[in-house]
Amino acid sequence: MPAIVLIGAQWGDEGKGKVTDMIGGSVDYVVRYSGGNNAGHTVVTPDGQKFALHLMPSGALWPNAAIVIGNGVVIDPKVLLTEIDGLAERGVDVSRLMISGDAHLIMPHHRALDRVVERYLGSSRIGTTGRGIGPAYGDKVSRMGIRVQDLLDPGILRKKLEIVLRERNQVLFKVYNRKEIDVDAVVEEYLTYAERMRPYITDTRQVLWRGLEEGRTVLLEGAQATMLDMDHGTYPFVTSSNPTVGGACVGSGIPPTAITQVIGVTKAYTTRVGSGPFPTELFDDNGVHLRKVGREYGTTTGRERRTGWYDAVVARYSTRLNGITDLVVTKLDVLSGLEKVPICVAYEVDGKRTDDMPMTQTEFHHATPVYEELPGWWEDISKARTFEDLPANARRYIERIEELAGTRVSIVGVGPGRDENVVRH
Ligand code: 2SA
Ligand code: GDP
Ligand code: MG
Repeated sequence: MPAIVLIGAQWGDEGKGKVTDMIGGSVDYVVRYSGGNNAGHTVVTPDGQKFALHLMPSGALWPNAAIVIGNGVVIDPKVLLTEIDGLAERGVDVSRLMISGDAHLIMPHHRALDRVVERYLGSSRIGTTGRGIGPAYGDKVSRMGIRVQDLLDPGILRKKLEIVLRERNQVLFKVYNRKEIDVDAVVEEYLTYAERMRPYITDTRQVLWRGLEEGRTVLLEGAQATMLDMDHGTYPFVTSSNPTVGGACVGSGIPPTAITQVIGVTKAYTTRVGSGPFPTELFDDNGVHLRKVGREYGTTTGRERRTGWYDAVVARYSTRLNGITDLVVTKLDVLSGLEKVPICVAYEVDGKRTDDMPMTQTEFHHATPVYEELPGWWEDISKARTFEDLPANARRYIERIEELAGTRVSIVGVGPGRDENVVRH
């Protein structure tokens, strides 16, 4: 019973959507297990069509796989329905979608709170996507959340909303000087979503267990990434879920013993969007080169992404944390034309060298990278399809990434298209 987990090994936007889409043709289920419409996963199909997916699993563009939104996801129903309609208009069969009744809903008060709390934090803000993700997971943990299944019981929906909105309106919104939210209006709005979502709602864990028992293949598609994980990332500059491999089990109901492969997706350099420490960040022309050539702008918000060199300390941390069996290195093509390509192999923290992630965030904030400089290459590598097609220096770069991470690099991305890859294993 093979379950494959695909995770981001850095701070997100590694190209998970593209890799999920690459594999999507050979699996039976593609499952989102964490995050919500903060995610932006870009897929470019062989006919040149570009899709930006936010809640729908990236495997949706293949006709064969069932697509599942698991219990660990937070769903903004309006966004989901808009995405469903948009895909249907472009000829995608959305009838294969299944949504867990246990997934939590993003409500209007979550979106409002996300924005006011960021404003309140000022220069200490997280730099969230403003989609209500943190407050929705916050309500889930404090047992005030509203779930997809509550849409099927209008009495319960109203009761739960009354409880949570009484507290929000009378306490938090007063503190933040924000207009109250009216229960009736929200119930009315969400019941219209309920009608449209009803056909998709099911006990997805039962579906997945049955599939695994029948020998079918399940791909668990990560959103965000290891360094944005609430427990293992750069807290508090993280998202409010667990994008790492453990989150795949929790957020789908699949047992860890079903997992046979963990694919870690990493860029050949690093990007981050939002606040927080980023040791290899570049503020010079090289950083601009990576942003311009790599088109590093948020898929959901359009924000400029911060850019920096490849960080092998982060990659090794991710590999060990997630048990990565295969690394996919994307966007190697973006590095073409640079004279030297540095790799961060260790950090210096308070005058001492460390090969591992420092224990505290304070140390990580002060970490400066120790670089190993590798020679660059000038050739356009976008047509390379085998490892031997790559220039010697590009091969050397990949081999060094492999050595430092302690796991094999199975695929190297040389362009955004589904077929623009060097496949090694
Ligand atoms: P949130 O909204 O509560 O999850 O934000 C918390 C932090 O998590 C980061 N985050 C992301 N980082 C990279 N990519 C993401 N998705 C979009 C994309 C982002 C965009 O694909 O480009 O369009 O801006 C994503 N989602 C959340 C976020 O920046 C905060 O640091
Ligand atoms: P995700 O959130 O991890 O799915 O990544 P995003 O879609 O937010 O950002 C990755 C961007 O890189 C998208 O625009 C992809 O089309 C693009 N991309 C993915 N792989 C490659 C690659 O190998 N080369 C190039 N040039 N672009 C790539
Ligand atoms: Mg993205």
